[in-house]
Amino acid sequence: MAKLKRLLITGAAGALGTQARSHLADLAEEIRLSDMVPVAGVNGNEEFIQSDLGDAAAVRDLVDGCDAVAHFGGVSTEKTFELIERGNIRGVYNLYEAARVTGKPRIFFASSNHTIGFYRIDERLDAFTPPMADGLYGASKVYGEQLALVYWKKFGIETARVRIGSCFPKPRNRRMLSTWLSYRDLFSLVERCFIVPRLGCPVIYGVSQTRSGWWDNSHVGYLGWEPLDTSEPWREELEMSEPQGPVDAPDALYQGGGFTAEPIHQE
Ligand code: NAI
Ligand code: 15L
Repeated sequence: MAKLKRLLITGAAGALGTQARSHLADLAEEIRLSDMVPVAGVNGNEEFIQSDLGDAAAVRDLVDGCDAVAHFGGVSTEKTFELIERGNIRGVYNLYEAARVTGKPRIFFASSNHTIGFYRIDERLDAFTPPMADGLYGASKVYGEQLALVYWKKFGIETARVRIGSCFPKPRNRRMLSTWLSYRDLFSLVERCFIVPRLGCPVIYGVSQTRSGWWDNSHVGYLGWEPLDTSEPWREELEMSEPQGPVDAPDALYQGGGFTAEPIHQE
């Protein structure tokens, strides 16, 4: 497999960015890391540039010279509009403008299941189901997905718009039995998205194998991505340790779970 020349990993100090560093180390000759806060150490083929996604000039310099971007940077939970605007609205605009005026790198955009969080748990979704965000954070990811599509249609910039479920070392609660994505499955997806000859701009659900089957990825068979892990080994433990909540609890109603009950944060 031919290596990428230079891969930019944004959000490199965060949970998934940190994992990306070890899982994707061999994917590119050079790895450029960025975050608004420092990362822990810099390894052999890595460089680190500290910058804020809200700073257009800084983002342009970051993207310049990269043939691929794994975009994990930005606000990752429900927060104030000001923070979300900087990281996920202006930040994503800055990323795509930088991509347009530099080498049009291929982008892996870490979107979220909170773009569709207000669908009920008995509904089955695919890539063409309209978004139904469950808060400001989810709405900002819908914006990012749409901006990616604009830059694909107008400028041919390819993006994997990946609605990540719950990517943690293991599922943390009953809901995650339906949403869990293992690190191994996430990074095999990132790899597939960067190595397939033609990516386009698909919406992909980032989830390992799951019995509940909320999300249908059948339209992206051409990626050759096969999730290998499943949340099932944790089912018994989670169902025993976590009592079934009330029938009108957010987790019992909506795919986005507790995010659907979050307030509009003012500080
Ligand atoms: P995280 O919160 O641990 O990492 C995000 C990183 O982005 C942080 O290091 C933070 O400093 C940086 N960041 C935030 N605002 C920034 C700004 N304005 N400029 C520069 N850097 C900024 O989140 P995590 O879990 O690593 O998630 C990575 C991405 O994946 C996020 O975009 C998140 O929305 C998405 N995602 C993650 C899921 C998960 O289960 N971990 C599920 C769905 C989506
Ligand atoms: C997300 O979008 C968040 O970034 C992550 O922290 C989890 O809360 C995840 O969704 C989830 O829905 O479990």
